[in-house]
Amino acid sequence: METLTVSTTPIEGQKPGTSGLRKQTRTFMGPHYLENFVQAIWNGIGGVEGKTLVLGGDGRYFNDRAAQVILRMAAASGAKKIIVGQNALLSTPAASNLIRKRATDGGIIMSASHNPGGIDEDFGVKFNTPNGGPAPEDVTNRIFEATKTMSEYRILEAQDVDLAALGTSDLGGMTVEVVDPVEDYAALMAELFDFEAIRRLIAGGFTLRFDAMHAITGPYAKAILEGTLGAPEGSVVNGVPSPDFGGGHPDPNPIWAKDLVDLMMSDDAPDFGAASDGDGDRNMILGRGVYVTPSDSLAVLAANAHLAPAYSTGLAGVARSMPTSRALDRVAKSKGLDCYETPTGWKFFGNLLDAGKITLCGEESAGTGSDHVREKDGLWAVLLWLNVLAERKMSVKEILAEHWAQYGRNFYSRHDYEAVDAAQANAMMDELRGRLGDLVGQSFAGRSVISADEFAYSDPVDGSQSAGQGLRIGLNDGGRIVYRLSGTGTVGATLRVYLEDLSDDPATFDADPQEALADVIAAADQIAGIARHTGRDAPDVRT
Ligand code: G16
Repeated sequence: METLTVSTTPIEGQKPGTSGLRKQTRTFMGPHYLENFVQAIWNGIGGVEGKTLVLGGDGRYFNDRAAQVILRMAAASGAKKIIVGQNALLSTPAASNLIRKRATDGGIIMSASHNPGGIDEDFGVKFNTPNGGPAPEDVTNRIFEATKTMSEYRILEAQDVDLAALGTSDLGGMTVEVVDPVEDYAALMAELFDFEAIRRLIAGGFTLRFDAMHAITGPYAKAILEGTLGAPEGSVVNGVPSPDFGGGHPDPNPIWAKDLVDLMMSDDAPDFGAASDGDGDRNMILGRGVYVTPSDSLAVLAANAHLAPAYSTGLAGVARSMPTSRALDRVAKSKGLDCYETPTGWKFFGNLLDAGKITLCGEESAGTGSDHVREKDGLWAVLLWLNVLAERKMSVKEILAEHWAQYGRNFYSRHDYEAVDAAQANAMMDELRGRLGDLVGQSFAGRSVISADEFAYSDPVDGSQSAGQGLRIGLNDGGRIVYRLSGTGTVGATLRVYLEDLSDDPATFDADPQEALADVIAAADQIAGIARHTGRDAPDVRT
């Protein structure tokens, strides 16, 4: 086997976004594109010589080919060992768990998460650090800097490694260990939750449906929900991962998981419904006749987590990303817990979790997790809900109603304007940024502005600073609007507008959020001139 040193030149735009580098698949398949970025990761982390890494992905188109390239490049640069999921598959939380459990030097996750897969869709690569979490900004900045000066990469000339067979093999002096992707993760879940209680709940006639959306959680959900916990076969649907996710959009929200939502709103609804995304870190929770917003789910879990064995002694603290609704803050206040507000991106929770300042955290973008790994975890959230339901002996709807009665309701919705012209989106943000100082005291759609700023974060653990994390407008009576440009899209710009309003009046609790938020929505357009700048008169997605 020969090691080749291939001459290359820097490729523009290899800047990791909210979560790794995400681009269209054909871009990743272009000459030197993947190789340049992988070499930049090696250079950015000080080389891989003698190191052990985890490797796996969500099984999307190009996952298998990319894995072989990454293995050959790791071997060429002297890595000691790569632990890889069978067939190069690992859910993102399972990868995080393996990195931690095997005390490796980090890992590479191949995924574009909830973005569709296929040759004409998206692919992605991200590096996770030894704590199991997505690389923080100082590391991704070093990787990006390395892409700008790339002149050569090293790759072994070798046959493909057989990733279908479990066990170890040698690749140019590097050990490749192929592991069952599900086993270690399933063992971790059994440690965290009262599986006996969940098993009894299900044996007692409690029904559920889990929609794996043709993505990576299929094998995990089948093994745990049907295999271990006794849910009848067929409770997990769309459970076989496919490279194009069955032609769908593996994003667990009411738009893309419409079949599940329709079922849960019908007369035939099971007691509980859930879905996860392409790489298994997001979740959507539903009860019979009710959809639980991610922000509410986070708050309910924070209020009830002590019912699961792993959290029975209470939570150290909690955190949410800034645009996530402040329902969590109300729970934290009542329980006397510290509540942190971080920028969008799971990587910002890492330091707080490592330092033991928080146990539980989450985001409006369907992500919830805890200190058990350093990624958000879709199936974990489902199991925590099931554990809570088993203990509370109430329906999801009843739990939600009781939660609102105790804490009040934070009406919440996110409006996405997708594939907007990037120049128009930036012009809108720039204009609004320039006017922030004048907005306080003005009224829009009957609501007055009481605060206006651009969110910047100072990490309480290492003091690192992150500026420009979203424009925030506070309205009277607890209303709030946040404007951000997504860092995960691959075409043009995606404008996200996060809308929130508070109510402590039980008579309003059953209102439709879009109606309850009507004046905040109108104010959001008036304040930023969304229609004027983008030419769009309605969002593409409302979550
Ligand atoms: C990633 C990040 C999340 C973030 C989400 C959306 O999730 O890990 O923290 O909330 O993207 O980010 P943006 O608003 O910038 O598009 P995932 O599931 O895509 O890895």
